[in-house]
Amino acid sequence: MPQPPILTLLSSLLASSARGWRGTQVLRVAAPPKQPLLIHDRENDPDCRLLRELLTELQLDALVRPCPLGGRRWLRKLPQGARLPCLVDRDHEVTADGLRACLKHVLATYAGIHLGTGLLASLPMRLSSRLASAVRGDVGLRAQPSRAARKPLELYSFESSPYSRLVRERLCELELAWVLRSFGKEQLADWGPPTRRLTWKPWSPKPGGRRARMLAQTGKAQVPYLIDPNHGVELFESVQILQHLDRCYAR
Ligand SMILES: N[C@@H](CCC(=O)N[C@@H](CS)C(=O)NCC(=O)O)C(=O)O
Repeated sequence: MPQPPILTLLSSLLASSARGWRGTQVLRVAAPPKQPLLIHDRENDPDCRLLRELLTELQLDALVRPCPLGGRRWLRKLPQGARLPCLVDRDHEVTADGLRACLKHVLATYAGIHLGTGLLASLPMRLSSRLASAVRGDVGLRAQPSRAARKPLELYSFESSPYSRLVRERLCELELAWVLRSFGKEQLADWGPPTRRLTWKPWSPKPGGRRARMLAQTGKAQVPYLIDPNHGVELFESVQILQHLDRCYAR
């Protein structure tokens, strides 16, 4: 199976390392809202990353509207004057914009933590997220000419996943709305690539978890996993996913 270029993969690994691999492990499974969260997001934006890490850690899904620099498709739907990240929680009739407001709402509503944002928006967090963005440079930051998709795509991903990041960056550049299916690690044995997990015993998914469900449905538990309802396609490999996105949506 073709792999992404080694330097691309290395810098994606470095970006996750700069963030101490936050956004990998599910820390608490939040009760999901009835209507999915909606976020206006820019993949390589340091503040947006900190919100997405929390979504992984609470195993929360969201409809993502990418707003790259120079993009118009979703930026113009952003409430007037709102900053990124911007989160709309229709169940609670809340629109939060800017990192602190978004973190505060998600922590209070989905983790039962009412102490503000704690360390999550502190200077070390923001600086290390800036470093992670710097490592990826311009990728996932600026809009590129694209064709709109009729229905949102669906991506299984966890924030620190070096392979999933490459797909999220492309979705952002192409301004394609997508549903995030949060796929953070559910147990220690899930760490590592699908072929070399952190366990001596034969790997088995956490019963009742998302990996167990994916394994039963597809025969694999791996991300990135993209479902494109517009083309009736389901893909696992990052390189194939990128080729599909370019073929179908890049101009
Ligand atoms: N060849 C695959 C590699 C994908 C991969 O190694 N994914 C890791 C996460 S970055 C994974 O699924 N690990 C197992 C797990 O999370 O359960 C690709 O290019 O997409």
